Parts: sequence; structure tokens; C-alpha cells
Amino acid sequence: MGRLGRRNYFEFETHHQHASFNQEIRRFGLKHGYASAISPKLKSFIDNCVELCQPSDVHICDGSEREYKDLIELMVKERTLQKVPKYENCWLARTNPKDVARVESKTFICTQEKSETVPDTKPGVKGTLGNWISPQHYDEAIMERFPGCMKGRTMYVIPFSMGPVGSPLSKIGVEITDSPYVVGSMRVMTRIGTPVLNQLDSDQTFVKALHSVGTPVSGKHEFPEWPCDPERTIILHKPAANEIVSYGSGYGGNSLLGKKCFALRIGSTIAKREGWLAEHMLILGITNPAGQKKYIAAAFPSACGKTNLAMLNPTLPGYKVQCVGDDIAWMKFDKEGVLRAINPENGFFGVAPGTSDKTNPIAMQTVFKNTIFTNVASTSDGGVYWEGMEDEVSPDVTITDWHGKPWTRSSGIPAAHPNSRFCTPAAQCPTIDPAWESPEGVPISAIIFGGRRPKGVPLVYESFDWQHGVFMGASMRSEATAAAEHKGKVIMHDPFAMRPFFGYNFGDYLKHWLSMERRTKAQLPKIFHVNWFRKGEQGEFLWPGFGENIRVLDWILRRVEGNKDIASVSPIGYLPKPDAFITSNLADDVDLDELFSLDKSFWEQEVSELQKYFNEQLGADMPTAMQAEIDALKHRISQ
Ligand code: OXD
Ligand code: MN
Repeated sequence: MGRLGRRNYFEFETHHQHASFNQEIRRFGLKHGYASAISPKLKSFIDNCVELCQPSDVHICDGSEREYKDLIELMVKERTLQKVPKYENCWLARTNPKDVARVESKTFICTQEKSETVPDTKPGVKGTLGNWISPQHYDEAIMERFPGCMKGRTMYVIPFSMGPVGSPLSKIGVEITDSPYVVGSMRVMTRIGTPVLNQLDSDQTFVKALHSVGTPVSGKHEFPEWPCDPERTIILHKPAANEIVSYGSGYGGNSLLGKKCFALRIGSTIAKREGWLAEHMLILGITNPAGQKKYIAAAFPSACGKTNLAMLNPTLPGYKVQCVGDDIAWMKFDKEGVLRAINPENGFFGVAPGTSDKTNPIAMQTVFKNTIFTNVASTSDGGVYWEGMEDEVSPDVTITDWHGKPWTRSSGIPAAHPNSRFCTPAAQCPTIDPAWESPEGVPISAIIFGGRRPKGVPLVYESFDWQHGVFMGASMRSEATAAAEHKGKVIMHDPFAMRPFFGYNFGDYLKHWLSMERRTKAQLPKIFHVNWFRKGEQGEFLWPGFGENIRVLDWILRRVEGNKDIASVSPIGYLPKPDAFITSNLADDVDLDELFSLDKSFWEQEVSELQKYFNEQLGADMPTAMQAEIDALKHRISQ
């Protein structure tokens, strides 16, 4: 175990003195003069990380423009970034091809007891609802990787706020990293620097997040411009200590620790303790032609169109959709019983392929300034390219793929990695909602669940009540996408779109959702399920999607307003009555009958698959209310 022994480096220790911190900082040459504004807790955290990682330098980030420019310059020098000259302040990173997605199999939650993290699976069945690590193995995993891992590198300290600085719904974190790419991206995705540090000047608690890109055991980086250690990558969370430790990957959710690690995994455990919800949901506001505005939150698995829906460009005249957030919602009932939501993020880390003027014109107006692109292709006229942009690039430009190799349409491989991303400030989205940073959050009237379901699942249906809605969330399934390491188009269970992001036992998570019904005064939002991805016999999509999805939102809004005449009861929930949908100017070949058809044998199979899934994955942790919902669904289908 070496000189440092097996001591826990991140739980604050009282013996750390102010003076020792200042000595460390002097020794490592603090670049920004904040020592006096740093709280003892933060000093202690930095001190521990310095001792463990032994960086050559410590840089406390102030979040300024100047600092950002310096970091960009450094990354260009180190060839981590290249300029994208066609656009204003845009940059392109190409990662090591082994570091391109979240690594769910290497992501762990540490609790004393395994049952706090994962449900009681049936004997012999591999659990798919998270990975547990014991406190001992957690410490060992850190000590096998971190000692001296920042030698010769600068350690950046990023104070960041999830949510608007100072909002009662916001939370503070501090990420320590050796990656300037992470600092630059965190500056886009969260609020960082001096304003946050000022919030920490008392002895306020914060989430401690330590990240290193790591060094392979061989000591050699395959791609020096994108250092990482894919063989030993590990992402650790310890909810009891509000702690995140990530090693070996510089990419996305593995390294921008405010996003999945804090806002969802640690966030869900804080939410459970404090009685609110931290969810993988977009938030949007819809104004109808009468000028009435409502907000909804919607959960879809990664890469299923959350960003497209959040930036929807309605095809129906008189409707306006505005974006509050595209990935995460923190929601809490206020004193009046209204569910209020904030987007804890400050930017969009969106999947680039598939984004075009046709699918998401608002994103196309958003992402071509102040953006860090990762693993997209580049064009000879100084721009970027990805699958879906065929009509947006001039035919005479040549394209260089995400590996940096010449590419043509006949190459037979994608030019951009399927999980390539844009990282863009939310504030520059032309449809950003005026209340997107409102400290009290926006009032949520409806919650939508959805996934990619090529067969059997209608365009939209509504739950009978809250408990049935919770069951609908728990029953979510979707085709696998490229956001994580899964292969192929298998239909995966992804309850609440949270399967990769639960911070605690899914059985307890369900009980937490169910408990909302027992809150006094809570005005529970209505719950819906949508499926934009149903396919016909020939494999063609039955629904045009994108801007046309406003027709579905319109029906949802009218249901929220209490319109009873537009829905009829079906075995799976309320379905729109045939004439309840606005169909004006909808393409003639949209077959609404087929889109809403329910096939008895499909649903019999679905319910038995759900029963099997819950039995195997939840075992004794299955709430009785969920079994009651399965039984009721089975009964209704058999009628
Ligand atoms: C994301 C994801 O990056 O869900 O948002 O993978
Ligand atoms: Mn996501």
C-alpha cells in the first residue's frame, strides 16, 4: 500500500491545519491568489488531494474569460484541441478511440451494505441496476491508481454550482482534475469560479469530486494529446461522504463530474434524504395559441432525442416551446405543493450525429459559437461535420473523420463517432426560457416517459393515476444507443431512463417516488408515456416526429387542463380519442389508427417480460404497489 497506507483521503480530517495548506500551496505555486477566501473544508480537501496525487502545480479556477483563453491556448499547444476557424470561438477535441463513452461496467456506488446500492436480485441473476463496491475495495481502488498520478501535471480546482448560484435548489461541488479539457468543459456545463467560491466562504458543505485522466501501467500514453488509462478506468461514488472519485477517462460523464456523477447519482441520494427528485429529464415550457404557458419534464434514455424535444420547433401555428434544460431536472414540491424544477446545468452536452436543420434547427442555431466539439469530423472549409449534416455542407469540401483520416461518403464508416458531442452554453440557445435560471424553479404540470420502441407501444398514453405513472416509469424500455458501451439494437430495460444513474437501490427509489402521493398538499403532475419511434411492417417510422411532436404535447396540455372528452380508457392507460388529435396539415400517410393500435399478444408478452424483469432484478425489494400494477395490467389486457 506504500507510504500513504490505506487511509481514507477524502473524508475531511480535523488535523489538517490552515498553515499546512498554505505551505502546500506556496510549495506548489498557487496561480491565483485565493488562499484567504478558501474555507477550511475546501483547504483540507485540496490538501489531501495534493498529498495523494502530487501535482507539480495547483490552479484554483476563477472561471474568468482570461483563464478560459489561457487554457484553450495551452490545449492547442498540447494538441488536445484544434481551432474550428469557420465559427466563432469553437474548438475540436479528438479523444483516444478507447475513450469515447460512459463506462457503465466500471461505475460503482460505495455503501457499507450492498443492499443500500443495488436491489436483491434473484440468485444466479446478474444485477443490471448499478454496481456496488465495498468501502475497503473503494479505498483500494483509489490507492492502486491515484498516488502520484498528477506528477508533472497541474492540478485544477474547480468550484462549481449545480443550479443558479445562490438558488435554494442549487448545490455546490468542487472538482479537482488534471485535465484542462475538463476545466474548459465544466465552465460551459456548470457555473464555476469566484462566485461559487464566495458561497463556500463559510463552512458550507460541498460535493467533493476528484478526477484524473490517469497514466497506463506501462507509463506510456497511446495518444499523448488525449491522456487516459482505459484499462484501469473507474468511476466511484460514496454517497454517505458526498464524494466522487474518477480515474482513467477524460470523456463526458466520466470526467465532467457535475453531470451524471453529481446531478444524478449523488444527487438522487441527496434528493431521497431531503424529499425531492433528481431525474434524467429535460424541462420545457409550452405556450399555446391562447397564451397559456405550462412546463413539463420528460425522461428518455441517453441519445433518444431529449435535446431535440427540449428545443422543439413547433409545426402547429401559434405554439411556442422554450427550453429550460435538455438532460437533468431537480424537482421539489414547494410550500404550496407545486412541483418546482431547475435545470442544474449551464450548458448542453448534446449528441451531434442526427442534429440538422431538419431535426433540430434550434440546436443548429445554438452550437456554432463558443462550443467545444468532441469526436466530430472536420471539413476543409474549417467547419465540422457529422452524420445528418449531409445537406448542410457544400459538396466540394473534403471531410476528415474523427480519427483525423480522410473520409468520403463511400468510406462505409461514420465520419463522426456516434457518441460525438457538442458542449455549448445554454444561454445562447435562441429558445432558452426566460425563467431558465429562476432560483425558485419552474412549475411542472406533466411528466413524460419515453423510449425507442419500434413495435407495439402507441404514440402517447396517460397513466390512470400517480402509482400507475410510477409503474410506467419503472417499465421503460428502449433500444440501446451509443452513449454507453452497449452494442447492437437490443431493447433494454431503462427504468425512468435512470438505469445507469441510480445512486441507490432502485427498489428504494421506487418507494421514494410512490411516497410523493402521501405528501400533504402535493399537486401531483399527470404522467404520460410517449413513443416517437414506432415502425411499420417495412421498418419505416410511423410518426414524423421532431416539430410534429407538438401535436402530442398539445393533447397532453389539454389533458393537464382537465379536458375529459379527448381520452378513452384502454388496458394500458388513457389513449387519445381518434378525433382528439390536431391533424391539420399532417402528412396524409400518417396512419394514426396504426400508431395507436394495441396488439393483445404484444402486450401479453410485454407484461410477462416486465414480471420476469422485476422478479429477477428487484426480488424482495419490489414494492407491493408495483406488483399490484403488474397484476392489474395483466388483468386489463386479458379482458
Ligand atoms: C448524456 C447521457 O451524456 O445520458 O447525457 O449519456
Ligand atoms: Mn443524459
